[in-house]
Amino acid sequence: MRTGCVVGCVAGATLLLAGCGGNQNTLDPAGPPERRIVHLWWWMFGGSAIGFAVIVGLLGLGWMRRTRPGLPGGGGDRAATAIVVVLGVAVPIVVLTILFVYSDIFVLRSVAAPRKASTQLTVKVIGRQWFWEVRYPGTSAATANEIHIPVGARVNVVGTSDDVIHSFWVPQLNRKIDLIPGRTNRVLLQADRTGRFRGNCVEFCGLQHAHMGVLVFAEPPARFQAWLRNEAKPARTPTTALQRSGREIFDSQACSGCHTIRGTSARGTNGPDLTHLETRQTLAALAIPNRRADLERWIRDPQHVKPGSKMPGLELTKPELRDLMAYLESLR
Ligand code: HEC
Ligand SMILES: [Cu+2]
Repeated sequence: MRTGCVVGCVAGATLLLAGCGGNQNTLDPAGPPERRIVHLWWWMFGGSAIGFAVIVGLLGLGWMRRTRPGLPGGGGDRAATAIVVVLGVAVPIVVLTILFVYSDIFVLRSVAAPRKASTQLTVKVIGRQWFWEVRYPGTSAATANEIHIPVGARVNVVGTSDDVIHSFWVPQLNRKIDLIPGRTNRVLLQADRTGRFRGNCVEFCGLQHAHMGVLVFAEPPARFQAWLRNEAKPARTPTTALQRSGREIFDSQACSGCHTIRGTSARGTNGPDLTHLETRQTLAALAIPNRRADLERWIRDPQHVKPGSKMPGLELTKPELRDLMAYLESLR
């Protein structure tokens, strides 16, 4: 029993520490907006730590001298009043004023919704139960859960929701915004180094809220452009017999009623756009990696992988599944 406890505690602490070092660390900024937030955070943390130390110190002093009347350095009631006025009124007024000006003028302005003219790219993000629809206005690109942006660029993310309230937050890049049905909110994404930054839905939105992850890939501009050009194209035409058969199964089964594959007759909108499925690293809002075995597991029984998700398990035969897999894997 006791060893179980110890093991549990150690495991818990390790998990906690791993969480701190993971790539959803708000204190490990990867771009200018988040860096400003982190500076503000450290100033507030440092300031409140000093304030706390002073208060605890004074309490300690009072307790040690509890049997002696008067102030430590002598001085009467007027000195006591002066201490209260300076530490209790003047110092807080000065500190809070500085903090107000600093946070309002220097931090809030730079992390607030960006003016469109100040950004180089707009990305539309629509929260859905339980994935993120991602569009690049001005192109026909549509994808899910994985947002690509050019490194260095100021990106205007325009967010809304199709069902309930979700909240979009990539902790290393900026603050969070709520995604509200019938409204749009905006946030600036700007990364100053290349990398893969994870975020999550941070407004409880139902059963699979915790499995509503999002990835932002900050890439060199040329690589980003190549990605976007490919993403905007219609799907590749099947080249093998298996792939052709898979496409027919996709169209004749319920799949096409829920998913769009651009350039084919599949135009459903309940689920993610699958036109370039194979360019994604993850499936089902980061619930599983996009590997052959996992993709197959997902299609065979989505409710097992992500219970409650809006994709039903369809009773496919073995050959149907094989052909479908061949087709899905050709969607690059
Ligand atoms: C009733 C609507 C519906 C039907 C029918 C349906 N799907 Fe889905 N599908 C969804 C939804 C919704 C999701 C997103 C699930 C999530 O992430 O929570 C999804 C996710 C997926 C994904 C993962 C995509 C990604 O980028 O994460 C694949 C692949 C997929 N479906 C393939 C299929 C195939 C193949 C069929 C037919 C055998 C099918 N779906 C039938 C609604 C449907
Ligand atoms: Cu959500």
